[in-house]
Amino acid sequence: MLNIPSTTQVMGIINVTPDSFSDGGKFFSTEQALNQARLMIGEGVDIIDVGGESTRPGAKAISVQEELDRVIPVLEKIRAESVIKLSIDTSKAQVIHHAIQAGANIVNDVTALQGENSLATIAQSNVQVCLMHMQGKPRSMQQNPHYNNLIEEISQFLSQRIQICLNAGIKQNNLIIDPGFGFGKTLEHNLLLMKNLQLFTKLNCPILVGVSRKSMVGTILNKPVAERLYGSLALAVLAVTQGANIIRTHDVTATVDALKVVRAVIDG
Ligand code: 8Y4
Repeated sequence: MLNIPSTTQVMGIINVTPDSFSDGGKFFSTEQALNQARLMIGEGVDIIDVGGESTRPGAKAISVQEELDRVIPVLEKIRAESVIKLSIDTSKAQVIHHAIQAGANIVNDVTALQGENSLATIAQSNVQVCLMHMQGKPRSMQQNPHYNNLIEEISQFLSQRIQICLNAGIKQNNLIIDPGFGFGKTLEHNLLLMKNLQLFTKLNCPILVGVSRKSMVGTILNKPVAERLYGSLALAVLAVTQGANIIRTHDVTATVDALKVVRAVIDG
Protein backbone atom coordinates (compact mmCIF):
# COMPACT_ATOMS: atom_id res chain seq x y z
CA MET A 1 0.00 0.00 0.00
CA LEU A 2 2.66 2.51 0.96
CA ASN A 3 6.06 3.05 -0.62
CA ILE A 4 8.20 4.34 2.24
CA PRO A 5 12.00 4.37 2.48
CA SER A 6 13.62 2.44 5.35
CA THR A 7 14.81 5.69 6.91
CA THR A 8 13.40 9.20 6.92
CA GLN A 9 15.33 12.22 8.12
CA VAL A 10 14.11 15.53 9.49
CA MET A 11 15.94 18.67 8.36
CA GLY A 12 15.40 21.69 10.63
CA ILE A 13 15.45 25.18 9.10
CA ILE A 14 17.57 27.95 10.59
CA ASN A 15 17.45 31.32 8.84
CA VAL A 16 20.21 33.70 9.89
CA THR A 17 19.04 37.20 9.11
CA PRO A 18 19.84 40.27 11.18
CA ASP A 19 16.84 41.33 13.26
CA SER A 20 16.16 44.93 12.31
CA PHE A 21 14.16 45.53 15.50
CA SER A 22 16.56 44.20 18.11
CA ASP A 23 19.56 46.12 16.65
CA GLY A 24 21.76 43.52 18.31
CA GLY A 25 24.08 43.22 15.30
CA LYS A 26 25.56 39.97 13.99
CA PHE A 27 26.51 38.56 17.38
CA PHE A 28 22.85 38.60 18.38
CA SER A 29 21.64 36.71 15.31
CA THR A 30 24.51 34.20 15.61
CA GLU A 31 23.60 33.47 19.23
CA GLN A 32 19.89 33.18 18.34
CA ALA A 33 20.68 30.71 15.56
CA LEU A 34 22.93 28.69 17.89
CA ASN A 35 20.17 28.50 20.49
CA GLN A 36 17.69 27.36 17.83
CA ALA A 37 20.16 24.67 16.75
CA ARG A 38 20.54 23.44 20.35
CA LEU A 39 16.77 23.26 20.71
CA MET A 40 16.39 21.35 17.44
CA ILE A 41 19.11 18.86 18.42
CA GLY A 42 17.21 18.26 21.67
CA GLU A 43 14.06 17.66 19.61
CA GLY A 44 15.72 14.92 17.56
CA VAL A 45 16.57 16.70 14.33
CA ASP A 46 18.79 14.77 11.88
CA ILE A 47 20.08 17.67 9.77
CA ILE A 48 20.25 21.43 10.39
CA ASP A 49 19.89 23.64 7.29
CA VAL A 50 21.52 27.05 7.76
CA GLY A 51 20.63 29.83 5.31
CA GLY A 52 21.60 33.50 5.18
CA GLU A 53 19.85 34.74 2.04
CA SER A 54 16.09 34.81 1.55
CA THR A 55 14.78 33.18 -1.64
CA ARG A 56 11.38 34.78 -1.25
CA PRO A 57 10.00 36.74 -4.18
CA GLY A 58 10.95 40.38 -3.68
CA ALA A 59 13.71 39.72 -1.15
CA LYS A 60 16.82 41.77 -1.85
CA ALA A 61 20.11 40.14 -2.81
CA ILE A 62 23.06 40.26 -0.41
CA SER A 63 26.82 40.24 -1.09
CA VAL A 64 29.05 37.19 -0.72
CA GLN A 65 30.72 38.82 2.31
CA GLU A 66 27.40 39.59 4.00
CA GLU A 67 26.22 36.01 3.46
CA LEU A 68 29.52 34.59 4.79
CA ASP A 69 29.32 36.85 7.87
CA ARG A 70 25.85 35.50 8.61
CA VAL A 71 26.26 31.75 8.10
CA ILE A 72 29.90 30.80 8.74
CA PRO A 73 30.00 31.71 12.48
CA VAL A 74 26.77 29.74 12.96
CA LEU A 75 28.10 26.62 11.21
CA GLU A 76 31.40 26.83 13.12
CA LYS A 77 29.70 27.23 16.49
CA ILE A 78 27.26 24.36 15.95
CA ARG A 79 30.10 22.16 14.70
CA ALA A 80 32.24 23.06 17.74
CA GLU A 81 29.69 21.44 20.04
CA SER A 82 27.91 18.81 17.92
CA VAL A 83 28.42 16.14 15.27
CA ILE A 84 24.92 16.80 13.86
CA LYS A 85 24.70 16.77 10.05
CA LEU A 86 24.90 20.36 8.78
CA SER A 87 23.45 21.71 5.53
CA ILE A 88 24.25 25.07 3.96
CA ASP A 89 21.41 26.73 2.03
CA THR A 90 23.24 28.83 -0.56
CA SER A 91 23.70 29.38 -4.29
CA LYS A 92 27.15 31.02 -4.15
CA ALA A 93 30.34 29.01 -4.78
CA GLN A 94 32.39 30.98 -2.25
CA VAL A 95 29.80 30.40 0.46
CA ILE A 96 29.72 26.71 -0.48
CA HIS A 97 33.53 26.55 -0.14
CA HIS A 98 33.75 28.25 3.25
CA ALA A 99 30.72 26.38 4.59
CA ILE A 100 32.40 23.07 3.80
CA GLN A 101 35.54 24.26 5.63
CA ALA A 102 33.30 25.19 8.58
CA GLY A 103 31.87 21.66 8.75
CA ALA A 104 28.87 21.54 6.37
CA ASN A 105 27.97 18.04 5.14
CA ILE A 106 25.23 18.95 2.65
CA VAL A 107 24.96 21.79 0.14
CA ASN A 108 21.32 22.76 -0.35
CA ASP A 109 21.32 24.84 -3.53
CA VAL A 110 17.93 25.93 -4.89
CA THR A 111 19.66 26.66 -8.23
CA ALA A 112 20.96 23.07 -8.48
CA LEU A 113 24.64 24.14 -8.85
CA GLN A 114 24.02 26.34 -11.91
CA GLY A 115 26.06 29.17 -10.33
CA GLU A 116 29.60 30.01 -11.47
CA ASN A 117 32.16 27.50 -10.03
CA SER A 118 29.59 25.71 -7.86
CA LEU A 119 29.88 22.31 -9.60
CA ALA A 120 33.69 22.30 -9.38
CA THR A 121 33.62 23.40 -5.74
CA ILE A 122 31.42 20.42 -4.84
CA ALA A 123 33.37 18.00 -7.03
CA GLN A 124 36.56 18.87 -5.10
CA SER A 125 34.92 17.96 -1.79
CA ASN A 126 33.00 14.92 -0.60
CA VAL A 127 29.76 16.50 0.58
CA GLN A 128 26.19 15.69 -0.41
CA VAL A 129 24.29 18.11 -2.61
CA CYS A 130 20.56 18.72 -2.93
CA LEU A 131 19.54 19.52 -6.52
CA MET A 132 16.24 21.42 -6.50
CA HIS A 133 13.92 22.26 -9.38
CA MET A 134 12.82 25.86 -9.86
CA GLN A 135 11.10 27.42 -12.86
CA GLY A 136 12.41 30.94 -13.40
CA LYS A 137 14.28 33.03 -10.85
CA PRO A 138 13.24 33.71 -7.22
CA ARG A 139 12.28 37.33 -7.91
CA SER A 140 9.81 36.54 -10.70
CA MET A 141 9.10 32.80 -10.46
CA GLN A 142 5.54 33.18 -9.14
CA GLN A 143 4.44 35.70 -11.79
CA ASN A 144 3.08 33.22 -14.34
CA PRO A 145 4.31 29.66 -13.83
CA HIS A 146 3.43 27.41 -16.79
CA TYR A 147 4.11 23.77 -17.67
CA ASN A 148 2.99 21.58 -20.58
CA ASN A 149 3.77 18.50 -18.46
CA LEU A 150 4.73 19.35 -14.89
CA ILE A 151 6.10 15.98 -13.73
CA GLU A 152 7.91 15.31 -17.00
CA GLU A 153 9.57 18.74 -17.06
CA ILE A 154 10.72 18.51 -13.43
CA SER A 155 12.01 14.94 -13.96
CA GLN A 156 13.87 15.99 -17.12
CA PHE A 157 15.51 18.92 -15.34
CA LEU A 158 16.55 16.81 -12.34
CA SER A 159 17.95 13.96 -14.46
CA GLN A 160 19.93 16.49 -16.52
CA ARG A 161 21.39 18.05 -13.38
CA ILE A 162 22.18 14.55 -11.98
CA GLN A 163 24.05 13.71 -15.19
CA ILE A 164 25.95 17.02 -15.15
CA CYS A 165 27.00 16.37 -11.54
CA LEU A 166 28.17 12.83 -12.36
CA ASN A 167 30.14 14.14 -15.37
CA ALA A 168 31.79 16.73 -13.10
CA GLY A 169 32.98 13.93 -10.81
CA ILE A 170 30.40 14.17 -8.02
CA LYS A 171 29.56 10.72 -6.65
CA GLN A 172 26.05 9.31 -7.25
CA ASN A 173 25.84 8.54 -3.52
CA ASN A 174 26.21 12.23 -2.73
CA LEU A 175 23.18 13.35 -4.77
CA ILE A 176 19.77 14.29 -3.35
CA ILE A 177 16.85 15.57 -5.48
CA ASP A 178 13.98 17.93 -4.66
CA PRO A 179 11.04 18.89 -6.92
CA GLY A 180 10.99 22.37 -5.34
CA PHE A 181 7.50 22.95 -3.93
CA GLY A 182 6.51 26.59 -4.42
CA PHE A 183 9.41 27.47 -6.71
CA GLY A 184 7.75 28.65 -9.93
CA LYS A 185 4.59 26.65 -9.21
CA THR A 186 0.93 27.53 -8.69
CA LEU A 187 -1.23 25.84 -6.03
CA GLU A 188 -2.50 23.45 -8.74
CA HIS A 189 1.07 22.59 -9.75
CA ASN A 190 2.04 21.95 -6.12
CA LEU A 191 -0.98 19.70 -5.56
CA LEU A 192 -0.30 17.68 -8.73
CA LEU A 193 3.34 17.41 -7.66
CA MET A 194 2.43 16.01 -4.25
CA LYS A 195 -0.10 13.59 -5.76
CA ASN A 196 2.60 12.21 -8.07
CA LEU A 197 5.67 12.51 -5.84
CA GLN A 198 6.41 8.77 -5.97
CA LEU A 199 7.28 9.07 -9.69
CA PHE A 200 10.55 10.80 -8.67
CA THR A 201 11.77 7.60 -6.95
CA LYS A 202 12.64 6.45 -10.52
CA LEU A 203 15.57 8.87 -10.50
CA ASN A 204 17.27 6.68 -7.87
CA CYS A 205 18.33 9.49 -5.52
CA PRO A 206 17.05 10.29 -2.04
CA ILE A 207 14.16 12.79 -2.23
CA LEU A 208 14.02 15.94 -0.10
CA VAL A 209 10.70 17.76 0.32
CA GLY A 210 10.18 21.28 1.67
CA VAL A 211 6.56 22.21 2.29
CA SER A 212 6.75 23.59 5.84
CA ARG A 213 4.45 26.63 6.29
CA LYS A 214 4.48 27.30 2.55
CA SER A 215 1.82 29.23 0.66
CA MET A 216 0.23 26.05 -0.70
CA VAL A 217 -0.81 25.30 2.90
CA GLY A 218 -1.78 28.92 3.49
CA THR A 219 -3.94 29.04 0.37
CA ILE A 220 -5.73 25.74 1.04
CA LEU A 221 -6.48 26.67 4.66
CA ASN A 222 -6.63 30.47 4.25
CA LYS A 223 -4.30 30.82 7.24
CA PRO A 224 -1.20 32.93 7.95
CA VAL A 225 2.30 31.44 8.31
CA ALA A 226 1.97 31.01 12.09
CA GLU A 227 -1.08 28.71 11.68
CA ARG A 228 0.14 26.31 9.02
CA LEU A 229 1.67 23.52 11.13
CA TYR A 230 -1.12 20.92 10.91
CA GLY A 231 -1.51 21.40 7.17
CA SER A 232 2.26 21.14 6.73
CA LEU A 233 2.31 17.87 8.69
CA ALA A 234 -0.38 16.40 6.43
CA LEU A 235 1.83 17.15 3.41
CA ALA A 236 4.92 15.73 5.16
CA VAL A 237 3.07 12.46 5.79
CA LEU A 238 1.85 12.32 2.18
CA ALA A 239 5.45 12.89 1.05
CA VAL A 240 7.09 10.17 3.17
CA THR A 241 4.44 7.61 2.25
CA GLN A 242 5.40 8.20 -1.39
CA GLY A 243 9.11 7.74 -0.84
CA ALA A 244 10.46 11.07 0.44
CA ASN A 245 13.65 10.54 2.47
CA ILE A 246 14.19 14.01 3.99
CA ILE A 247 11.57 16.48 5.27
CA ARG A 248 12.70 20.12 5.58
CA THR A 249 10.76 21.83 8.36
CA HIS A 250 10.54 24.74 10.80
CA ASP A 251 8.82 22.46 13.36
CA VAL A 252 11.09 19.64 14.43
CA THR A 253 9.20 18.02 17.35
CA ALA A 254 5.91 17.94 15.46
CA THR A 255 7.54 16.45 12.35
CA VAL A 256 9.62 13.89 14.26
CA ASP A 257 6.48 12.71 16.10
CA ALA A 258 4.36 12.52 12.93
CA LEU A 259 7.04 10.50 11.13
CA LYS A 260 7.55 8.17 14.13
CA VAL A 261 3.84 7.34 14.00
CA VAL A 262 3.99 6.71 10.25
CA ARG A 263 7.07 4.53 10.82
CA ALA A 264 5.33 2.46 13.53
CA VAL A 265 2.48 1.64 11.13
CA ILE A 266 4.77 0.78 8.21
CA ASP A 267 7.15 -1.37 10.25
CA GLY A 268 4.10 -2.95 11.96
C1 8Y4 B 1 6.50 30.42 4.69
C2 8Y4 B 1 7.45 29.50 5.01
C3 8Y4 B 1 6.53 31.01 3.46
C4 8Y4 B 1 8.43 29.16 4.10
C5 8Y4 B 1 7.52 30.69 2.55
C6 8Y4 B 1 8.48 29.76 2.88
C7 8Y4 B 1 13.11 24.84 -0.05
C8 8Y4 B 1 14.47 25.07 0.15
C9 8Y4 B 1 13.38 26.87 0.66
C10 8Y4 B 1 12.68 23.58 -0.53
C11 8Y4 B 1 14.99 22.94 -0.55
C12 8Y4 B 1 10.50 28.67 2.03
C13 8Y4 B 1 15.89 26.99 0.89
C14 8Y4 B 1 11.37 28.77 0.84
N1 8Y4 B 1 12.43 25.99 0.31
N2 8Y4 B 1 15.41 24.12 -0.10
N3 8Y4 B 1 14.63 26.34 0.58
N4 8Y4 B 1 13.66 22.66 -0.76
N5 8Y4 B 1 15.88 21.97 -0.81
N6 8Y4 B 1 9.45 29.50 1.94
O1 8Y4 B 1 11.50 23.30 -0.77
O2 8Y4 B 1 10.74 27.93 2.94
S1 8Y4 B 1 13.09 28.51 1.15
